[in-house]
Amino acid sequence: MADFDLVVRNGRIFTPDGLVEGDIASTGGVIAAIGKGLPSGRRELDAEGHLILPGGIDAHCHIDQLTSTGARTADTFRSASIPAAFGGTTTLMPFAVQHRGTSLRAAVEDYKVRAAGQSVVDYAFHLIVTDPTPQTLETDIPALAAEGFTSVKIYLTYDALRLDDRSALDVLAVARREQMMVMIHAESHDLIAWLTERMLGHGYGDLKYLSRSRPIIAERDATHHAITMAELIDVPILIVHVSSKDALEQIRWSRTEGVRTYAETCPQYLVLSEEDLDRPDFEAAKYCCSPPLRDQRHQKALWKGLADGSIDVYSSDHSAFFFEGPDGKMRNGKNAAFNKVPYGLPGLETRLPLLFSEGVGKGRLSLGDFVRVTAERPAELYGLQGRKGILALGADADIVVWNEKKRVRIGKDTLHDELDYTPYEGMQVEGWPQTTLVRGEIVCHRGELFADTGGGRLLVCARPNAAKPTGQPVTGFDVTDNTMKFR
Ligand code: DUC
Ligand code: ZN
Ligand code: ZN
Repeated sequence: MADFDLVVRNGRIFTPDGLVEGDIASTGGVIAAIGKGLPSGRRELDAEGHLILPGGIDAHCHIDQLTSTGARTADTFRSASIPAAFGGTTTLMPFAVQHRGTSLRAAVEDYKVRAAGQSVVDYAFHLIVTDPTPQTLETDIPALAAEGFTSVKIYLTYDALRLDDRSALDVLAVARREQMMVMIHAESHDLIAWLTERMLGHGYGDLKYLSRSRPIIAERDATHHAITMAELIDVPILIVHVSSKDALEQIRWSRTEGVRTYAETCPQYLVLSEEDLDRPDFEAAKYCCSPPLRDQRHQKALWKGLADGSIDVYSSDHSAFFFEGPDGKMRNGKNAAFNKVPYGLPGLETRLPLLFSEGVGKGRLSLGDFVRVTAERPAELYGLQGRKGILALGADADIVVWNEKKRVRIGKDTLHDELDYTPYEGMQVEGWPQTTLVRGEIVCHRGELFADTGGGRLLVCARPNAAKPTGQPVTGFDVTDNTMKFR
């Protein structure tokens, strides 16, 4: 009789104590042993000297989501989770979106149904709050937090999603009380709206002007403002999709002031640039996202931020639209202005290989940096610590065997999604996942899909340690139990 359900042999295993040469075994879906010459498993895989890393956590992606402009993103939980798994991601964290006038609870129940039995990897939902009614704040958010939905996201921009300051502060105060992480999309709405109106009025509607319509100072300004609100309430915040040096500098500064500000960036801000918005024939639409793409100076600053720990999390912000078709990038015609194109880039499968190749492969990041931003920190900041994002005894056996030397030319036809383009077409990378295991089950191996059914589970997230009150509100003002207390 075999000792373990599965043994992966002869790898270089990334553990919290560093790289260990040998085998890793799982039983009952969790890691049961790491060491040399482990006894037999019911199934065995030979990793032939390859790297064995914790499965990636994609902590920011939009899946099967109805956007505020009425377009639905392109994929289902099945068609999204399969490429994610091929790209080495074993946990997806998309959003359950409350649209104004609807209930947050109903949104969560709807997304649960959409995902059930569909996803081949595990998943959890962040809550997007756009309508902080008393029902949302006092009933739905506390109940959902108790059920394991322990992060909320708010927007400071987009007409249909954004919260004004008073509403944002209401959400932050509830998040503090419920010990939740607050993700913030930080771009200054009125500044962008004012500028956009004038740009369009003067004939500057071409897609190549998108970056100028959502300038870096608008991101810097809103990031600073988000920090101010977090400081007032004394709640941790995570600024999503940081695209610029200037926003990152605000985040670094806030930490020196004692504000618990965390940061995320995404592949598009590291390897693509605003020059991609110059592509002809509406190809630029494939590169329209917000915040928009920046230039090499900002890319460099973001790489540095990933290496020095200023950026905690690296996510895809996958928000996929077909290029063609009624819900696609061209839904408003081939002459649509920059503010009429659905924003977002696909990137579930390419996320980790791009960071591995451009980061670890080119010496910008250590292997430890790679694991920290793709697995360890997202687990810590979103209440999955000890279960996900780590190769340690008792953790879920979410294991990825990497072929570090595999060279891949990224192309629409080599990826496993159902889209009609990839923004990374033609890019060469070195290093690609060879085997992806979720809770000890083989999901894909050497280019083949083994998970026919959606065995991915909805995760119950803990209240993140990072969201525990410090007991020392920076402003001296404490709203923990809804009573005011000045020090
Ligand atoms: N920006 C967002 O805020 N969300 C999805 C896609 C995008 O570009
Ligand atoms: Zn956003
Ligand atoms: Zn997003």
